[in-house]
Amino acid sequence: MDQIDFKQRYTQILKDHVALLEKENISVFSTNGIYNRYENPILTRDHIPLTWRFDMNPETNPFFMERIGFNAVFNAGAIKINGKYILLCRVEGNDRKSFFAAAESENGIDNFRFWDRPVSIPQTDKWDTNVYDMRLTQHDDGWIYGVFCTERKDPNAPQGDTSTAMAEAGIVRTKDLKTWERLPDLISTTGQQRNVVLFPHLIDHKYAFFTRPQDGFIDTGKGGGIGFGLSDSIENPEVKEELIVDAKTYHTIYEVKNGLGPAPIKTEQGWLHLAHGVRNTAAGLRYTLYLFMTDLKEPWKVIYKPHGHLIAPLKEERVGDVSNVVFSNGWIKDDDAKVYIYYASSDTRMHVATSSVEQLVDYCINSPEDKLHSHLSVRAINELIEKNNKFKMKHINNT
Ligand code: M1P
Repeated sequence: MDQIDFKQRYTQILKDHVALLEKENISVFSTNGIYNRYENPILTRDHIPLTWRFDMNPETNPFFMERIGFNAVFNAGAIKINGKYILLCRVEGNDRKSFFAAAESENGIDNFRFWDRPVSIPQTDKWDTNVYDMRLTQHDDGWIYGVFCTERKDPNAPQGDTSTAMAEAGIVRTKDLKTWERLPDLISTTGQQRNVVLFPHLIDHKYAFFTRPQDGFIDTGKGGGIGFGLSDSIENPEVKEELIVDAKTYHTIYEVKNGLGPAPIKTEQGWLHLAHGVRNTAAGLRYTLYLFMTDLKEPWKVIYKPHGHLIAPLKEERVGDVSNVVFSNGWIKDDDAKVYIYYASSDTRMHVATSSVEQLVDYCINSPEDKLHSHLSVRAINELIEKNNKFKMKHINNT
């Protein structure tokens, strides 16, 4: 048998790890002009600190083998604090359990490094089996809230059914992303919940949530789309009534289901929302990201909604644990109104795309809506061609 050299393996693995963490990320030219993708993913399972993975003691780990394996880093909440871009990632172990871990970068596009330890989320009386997809909201009340999906076995699952689960919205709050206070899970009357997002302001002195009612764990069933509801308190959160803000709709990119991404960004023209839409294909579900805007005073009323997706899985993004998926629950609006869109591909890795408030608002206001019929899509194309022809004639006449 070949002699395994602990030191040699350690040195090689450390060198590769440091090289990965220090890798520069370069923006890719954008043909659509709406946002820029970047050459490399910003976080993968290989970014996970070696101290979480290896026993560093040659006495107890003579082969320098991984003791704890990790499968994926994806679906991160995002926030900028003290000049640092921080992602609160969904990290999934080889044991399938997800948890949260913060990683930070100086510039928001590369050199993300995980903090020393993953987040320890306090438990309620009903332990979480699995937790994921935290949305961070810097609320007017001074707290940073994290709303996430807590998954537990369905207590009503028939005997022998070991997969039927229940999804609910868990809530934590913090001031520093290090110490977390757990609040009770959100109560709602419309069944299960995933993709719940806390709005940053009170409305009528109440806490406001975007929701995604669903009557099954995977199928939303009668749950009609992205919802909205108010809760009298955050310490005993309960949404008694949900109205549908953005309905799932036949033959759209959000035909099967949709869900809000991060907390919306306030702009002069309205609230900017990023969401995911899910459609069915012969190859399974396809998740893409889309934008829409709602009214500043009544954030449950959609005012602009361009047709189709903003970001769809591209090239390597298309393949992973759950292929043909892009998903986002984090973005950061910088002081100069640059927007960092953090998205995951195929439930496997994290990416960034950059844009600006001005570009995203322009996109929302000036792109045609989905008119839900092919001939109306053709009409929109012809309108653009005619506009361009008129512009060309005017230009020729003026020269
Ligand atoms: O696998 C794709 C996504 O599926 C779920 O999202 P949704 O509830 O909208 O279908 C979530 O499990 C999400 O984490 C995952 O990325």
